[in-house]
Amino acid sequence: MKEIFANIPAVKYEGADSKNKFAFKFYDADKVILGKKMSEHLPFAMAWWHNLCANGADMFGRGTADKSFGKKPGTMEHAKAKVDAGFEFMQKLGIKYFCWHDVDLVPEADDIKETNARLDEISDYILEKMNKTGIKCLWGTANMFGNPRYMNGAGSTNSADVFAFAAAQVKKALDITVKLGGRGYVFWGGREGYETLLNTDVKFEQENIARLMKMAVKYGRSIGFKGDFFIEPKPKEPMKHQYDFDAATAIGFLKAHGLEKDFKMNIEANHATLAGHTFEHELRISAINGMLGSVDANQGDYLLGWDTDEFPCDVYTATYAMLEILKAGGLTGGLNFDAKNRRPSYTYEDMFHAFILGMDTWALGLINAAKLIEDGTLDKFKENKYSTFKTTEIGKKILSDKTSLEELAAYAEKLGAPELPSGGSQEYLQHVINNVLFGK
Ligand code: XUL
Ligand code: CO
Repeated sequence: MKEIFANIPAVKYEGADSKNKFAFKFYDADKVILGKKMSEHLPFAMAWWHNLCANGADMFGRGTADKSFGKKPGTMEHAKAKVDAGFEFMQKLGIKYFCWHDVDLVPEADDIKETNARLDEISDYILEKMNKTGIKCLWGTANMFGNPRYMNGAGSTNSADVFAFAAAQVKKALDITVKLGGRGYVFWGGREGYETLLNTDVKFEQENIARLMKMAVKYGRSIGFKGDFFIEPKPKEPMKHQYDFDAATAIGFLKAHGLEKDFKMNIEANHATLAGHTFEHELRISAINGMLGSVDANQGDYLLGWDTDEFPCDVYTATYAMLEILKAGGLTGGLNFDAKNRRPSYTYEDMFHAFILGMDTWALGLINAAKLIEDGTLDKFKENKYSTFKTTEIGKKILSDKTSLEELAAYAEKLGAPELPSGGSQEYLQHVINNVLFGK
């Protein structure tokens, strides 16, 4: 088969001294770090929508990138050319996974039966490629935000017929996820929210979203889906208020509706910052609830403040994120580059540079996080910070739930004023981090 990215070689690790712009400087797939290969710590995935579909069009201008791959957009020939391009791209970069929405894979027809037939055809073709290359599906999802029928939401719609359409799309997307052996299935509720309470019954809408999710779990398990369902929290954009605001909100929702055993979080870096959190905060909240599943690896821009979906280059953030992921014992999902090239970076070469940047950034994050764990200062500091609960009689009583407000009040009265151990030392720890990262 004729190569699509014909002038671009397979990208290999050459080390930081290499001047080859199509080489990894830090991502060395087989290098073992903390007992596991880099490629196992970092299950990178390609997002079908950004990489193979999006052409740089924005609200003010047409696309700049040609993603036709030699075929007429809107046809099944084009859908297949995207598969060819995607697998060549992933193979050249050593990417092991991909993620998709139903409508990324095929052009949506007016009739859902026809769309589903197209999905059957394309998934046969994808499966062939997967078997030949060993590349796997990380997760699938249904796009329940693009079509005008979802203007008032999918699970949260005011129309029972639209709800049925959403259910039909989820059913088919689950069928294809299972067919492709996907590790996960994602719900991102872009239209599951509202603009004004004047016209919105929040309780009704949230209960209906839970109904759709429960049906998805029941159906998914009935067809042999063993992976995780994921909620991908995002506070806003496209809606003003989105119900899955952040990890804490989504986890509360799942627990309120008895869905917490089947669901985990898919945390996207740019969504975290839109919610006013750091990426690592969202990872930590998910992890301490046993719900850290997968990651959409991108970054936003603090000066812009919307979902810019940039390829990650911020090594500190990648370091703190990897620290959370390593401490949580890894991901059940992977690291999906839900990121797009900037509009003027429209060439095939730019597509590769974006992934090389992202993969090297996360490799540095992993290398750094491992150094911090091996150094141990952060862990020791935290252990010491809370030590009065382990070393004093009253602390031990509190931790073992063997005391009461009355007893503690009497204790406090006798004490006068508590001694205050330093709980901060933030600047010292930041200095240690710089030292570990940049010292010898
Ligand atoms: C939107 C977003 C989605 C989800 C999948 O901000 O991140 O692409 O990842 O629907
Ligand atoms: Co995403």
